[in-house]
Amino acid sequence: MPTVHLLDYVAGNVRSLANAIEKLDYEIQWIKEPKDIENAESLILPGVGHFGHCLTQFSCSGYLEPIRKHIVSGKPFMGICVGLQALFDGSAENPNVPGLGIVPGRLIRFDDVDKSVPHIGWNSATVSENSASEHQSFYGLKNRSKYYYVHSYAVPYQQGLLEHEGWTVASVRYGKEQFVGAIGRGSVFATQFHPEKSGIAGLRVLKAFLEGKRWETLGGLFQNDTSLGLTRRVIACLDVRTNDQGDLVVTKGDQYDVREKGSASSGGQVRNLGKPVDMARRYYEQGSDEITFLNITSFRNCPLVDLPMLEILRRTSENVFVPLTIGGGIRDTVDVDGTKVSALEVATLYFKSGADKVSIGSDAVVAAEEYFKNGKRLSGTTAIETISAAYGNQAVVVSVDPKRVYIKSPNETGHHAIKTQYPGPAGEEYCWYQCTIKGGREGRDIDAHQLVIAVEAMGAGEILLNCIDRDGSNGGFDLELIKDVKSSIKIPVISSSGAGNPAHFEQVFEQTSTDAALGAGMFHRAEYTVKDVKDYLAEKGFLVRQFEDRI
Ligand code: 1PR
Repeated sequence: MPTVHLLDYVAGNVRSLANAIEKLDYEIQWIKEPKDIENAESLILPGVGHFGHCLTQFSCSGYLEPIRKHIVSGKPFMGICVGLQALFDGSAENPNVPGLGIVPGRLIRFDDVDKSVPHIGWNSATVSENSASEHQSFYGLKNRSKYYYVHSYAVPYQQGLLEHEGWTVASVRYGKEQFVGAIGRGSVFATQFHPEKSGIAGLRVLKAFLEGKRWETLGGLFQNDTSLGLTRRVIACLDVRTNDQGDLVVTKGDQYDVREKGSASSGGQVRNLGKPVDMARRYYEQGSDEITFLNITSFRNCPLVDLPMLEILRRTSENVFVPLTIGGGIRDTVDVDGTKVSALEVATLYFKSGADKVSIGSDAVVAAEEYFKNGKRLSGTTAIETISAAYGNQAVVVSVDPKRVYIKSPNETGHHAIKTQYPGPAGEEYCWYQCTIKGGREGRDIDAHQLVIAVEAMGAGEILLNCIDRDGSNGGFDLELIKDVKSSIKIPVISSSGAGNPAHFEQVFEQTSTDAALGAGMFHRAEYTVKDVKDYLAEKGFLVRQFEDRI
């Protein structure tokens, strides 16, 4: 079997990449120390996290020169995400840390005036037609395909500048900014997006690199510009918990109550909607842009003993090549044998098992309460801060579990209140959104507006915005909550809770600036597929990623 060398260092989420390479029938030779690079014919440098953290890791571990030597020798080299960024002179993310300087240029942070930052989602990578003849694809890239990006810093693209130095560039537009999506020259190739998380389109690019096909004839390359740009993300969410027999099953609450009502036989049983690995793969094949697992009983058990959840991730990531988010129990904890385990160590376990993002719920609420109590001073020790410092803020999602508290007038509370179109039971025309912990079981004296501002300051990269009132209701998303949260922060928001049909997704994308929308029950009950939702959105004129089923 042909081989490829993969550099495994702490900040990389290498399992998914390893799974993608093995899916393409290549064997991986792991690079564990700098001298191993001399034996590498073909080398891939993965990368998740901070530019500075990764480059410092490479430098301190003595990798920088061997990597540079490999590249200069003309042997095949592929950089992914931070692995692309490392090729340049440096990054505004860590101005004092030099890059490899193979490609001239520096990274800058996206402008967040007109768009969410980080740039998270599925976007294009377009080689300008004057660089490629009609049917020549650059490392398997197709203009109609979409690739998964998750980063806050990028190399600005000016047509002709890098081409003048012999580089071929695939560029991407995000808001008003054009940046480098992929770049190559000779035997060097690098992508800002994650091919291992970009479905079949990404596997096609990886395969082209592994087979050394820098240019190849592929059909259907160029498409009119209307298909270019960031798509609307549709996410399937699987609430997972142990049932009364101890198996991990997919369940679904209505207003967070996951137990069956009704007959004596099933009444009180945990709703069992199926097996997590099978259902995740089904949603991937229906075109889900991400898969989110929420381990909803983990606050009772330390995740280290939740090995089934790690195993679910390992097995899912073997065949699901879109981003996987895992939530539930990400916090400093004590294992059953009394060992103290930090949130960062818990998160690392999940990243090593195939997760791309971790979602923090209860711990984020407590951290936000501390943040305000300490006069908005950061402690540097919270789960959000430590995990985003090591893996980048795009790897940290905060899951918010708010519920409406109706009031007759905003003066009744010190919390951030809104005037609602849906009056309360006693005709109250105002409400505030109280944050809860422990799966909605405990209300706290902090509102959703305060929480999202605090966690953005701590370095969270994205908000998963649930809503207890709408959860499982099939009544549509809480648009007032979403608008209020979106107007408070710059990081992306995933709207969740209440989706019952494809029109609810059109409504939330039409009436709010949400970055993504999530469904659970409507998919688990097979009332609609993810494809039904995306086809419906496409018919209504929204840009969505079409599932590609062959490399
Ligand atoms: O507090 O860090 O251990 O994380 C616990 C995680 O589990 C949080 O993300 C929390 O939202 C979630 N969770 C805990 N208990 C429940 C429950 O349902 N009893 N899930 C729960 C909350 C939100 C989504 C749901 C959407 C869409 N559910 O998972 O799927 O509301 O549902 P719908 O489309 O069917 O309406 P920690």
